[in-house]
Amino acid sequence: MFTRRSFLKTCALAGSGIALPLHPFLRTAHAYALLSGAGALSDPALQFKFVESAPNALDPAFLFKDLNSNGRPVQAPNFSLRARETVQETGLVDPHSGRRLKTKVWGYGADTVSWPGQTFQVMSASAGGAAETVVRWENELQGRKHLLPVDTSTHWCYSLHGDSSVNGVDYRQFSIERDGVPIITHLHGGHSDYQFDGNPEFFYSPDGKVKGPQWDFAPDGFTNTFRYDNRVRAGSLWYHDHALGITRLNVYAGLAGFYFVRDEWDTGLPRNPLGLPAFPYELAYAVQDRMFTRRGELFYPAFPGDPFYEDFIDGEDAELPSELFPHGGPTALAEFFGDHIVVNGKIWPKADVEPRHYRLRLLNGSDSRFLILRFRVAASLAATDLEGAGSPLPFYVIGADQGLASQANMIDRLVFEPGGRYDVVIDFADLAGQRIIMENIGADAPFGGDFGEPFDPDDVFPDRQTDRIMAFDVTMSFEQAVPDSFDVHAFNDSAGELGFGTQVGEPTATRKVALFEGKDEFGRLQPLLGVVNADATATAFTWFQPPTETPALDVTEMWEIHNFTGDAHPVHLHLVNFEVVGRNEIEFAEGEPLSVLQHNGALGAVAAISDISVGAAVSLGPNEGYVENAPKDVVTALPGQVTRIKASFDKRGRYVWHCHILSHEDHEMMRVLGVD
Ligand SMILES: [Cu+2]
Repeated sequence: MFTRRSFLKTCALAGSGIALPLHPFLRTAHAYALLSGAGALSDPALQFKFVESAPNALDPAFLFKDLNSNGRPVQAPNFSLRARETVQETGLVDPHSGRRLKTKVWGYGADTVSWPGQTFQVMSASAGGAAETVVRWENELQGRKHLLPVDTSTHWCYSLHGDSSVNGVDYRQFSIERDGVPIITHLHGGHSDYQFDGNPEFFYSPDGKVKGPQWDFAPDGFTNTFRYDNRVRAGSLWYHDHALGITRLNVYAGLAGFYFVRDEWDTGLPRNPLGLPAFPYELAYAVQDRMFTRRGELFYPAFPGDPFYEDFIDGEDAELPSELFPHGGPTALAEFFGDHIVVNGKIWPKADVEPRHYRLRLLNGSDSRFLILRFRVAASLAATDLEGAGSPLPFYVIGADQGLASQANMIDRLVFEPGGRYDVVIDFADLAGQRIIMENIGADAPFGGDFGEPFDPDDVFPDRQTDRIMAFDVTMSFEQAVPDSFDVHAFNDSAGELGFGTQVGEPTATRKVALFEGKDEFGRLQPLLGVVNADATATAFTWFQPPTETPALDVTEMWEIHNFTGDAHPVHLHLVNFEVVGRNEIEFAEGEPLSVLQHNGALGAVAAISDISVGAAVSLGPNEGYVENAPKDVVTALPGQVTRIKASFDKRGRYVWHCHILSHEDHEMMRVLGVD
């Protein structure tokens, strides 16, 4: 199968001397952007860069508060929050009139809601915090429409029935028009009991009138009051919607925010024992990509003529029957890459900073986009692109998803997978008066593992704007009253003494799982999960099929994730954090298509995989831009490799594991993780 992916891979390997053809995505996207008419898209090149500031998600004004917090980590956290529609300014302007545009979004919040939602900052029980955070999540999305086009042909909340609906309810009787939008909040990185975990089959509609099938099996039945375990180490968690089959849309609409755990070492306060920069020198940013219409509305492709439709529908020879897709849509598309970069809800923002160390808590909250981060000094304080920018600055990565690293990693580029978080320290001390641009050298395309030369995205996308994320202007004077106390040697000493990094024991079982690329019943790309069998073949499953990943309680397992697809997938396990152990190349044979049973009884297909063998070890470390010496809950599984992780499964119940490309998990790249 000579797909767009293999085409891209060929390009990536073609070498820098060859003129590359224009990327098909961009051709479509720009043709569309230049069209006039009701659906015309915002042209990212016409939007301001580095003018507005984005809220710092760790600003005390941006923290959820209970009565005793005062902007400090909350000791006995108890919150009542809602998901609701609102209107926000993203920094978009009408390029002709200069008028600021407003964008309808969905947000989480208490009295007012926002995209991203405000930040939880809680104290670990080890440092005197309460054992649990209690959050009531009210669904107030009772509008008669989703903000974005919903493909009702896929395995989603209101298509469950028969074998796919374990409580016997036919959810096809429900609709967004009548019953509102189903949501379920997942605390990503949380060590939650399963009924509070945000499993997609625990969705609920406004007022809880429609409840996902798994609530019938929860210990105390349905509740919208969730309890989150704070007997964990300091880390960068985040919360986002996880409703079955529409996660990509609910998150795109704005349902995401940070949840930071602090402890006795990483207190978040000035004079913390690790010498880490604290607010206002600690900044938290969620990086996402979006498309907008010229009027400023969120745009998500789903119809003929939309960006990517040609690539993923016509280009894959998919055939969408007109009964289900009256005008060729709305259809789910295999991936999404936005042409506008948004940081904490603002397009291409800037932050004014002092010449000192800053700590950046970064989240890649994009649907499909792998970011490859670099920091470079711009040609001038007014520069809005990287022309004439300096060479990449070194920076430290001191932690990742669920905690601090075993030692700081000094690197100058960072592979940043969707769903992942990194904890970065960067020194602006010698850069007074300059603008530093956070650059992205990842492409607007599925990630195959190559980046930078010879696959220089700027060659392929001469005018793309997604090569820059935000700017730091070192224009503030040094606040003498607050010493700059970060010292990497001291941090490394503490990290060694205190045992930062991963803390997973020796595995007593090995599980071989697999990533596939198949096709659904309409011929659309359908990424799948499955297992590697003892006879060196592999079997793919859709999400409703009986669970195969069922570790025993308190067992530590090695997972060998075999990637038989052409792209990298960021693999996420709920409940646990894991240690990335290593990677090897794999070889395998692809045979004739095998049937894959879909949720509705129809048959999709996936190439038979056989003769799987493991080859040479692959070393991916800080030198290659990978930071994995910290507790992770998302791992980049590269194509043609087996990626090994180990984790301990210490709570019973029905969790999930999935690809964190949201368009993939919504289209079956998710399976139950059932601990018993
Ligand atoms: Cu994926």
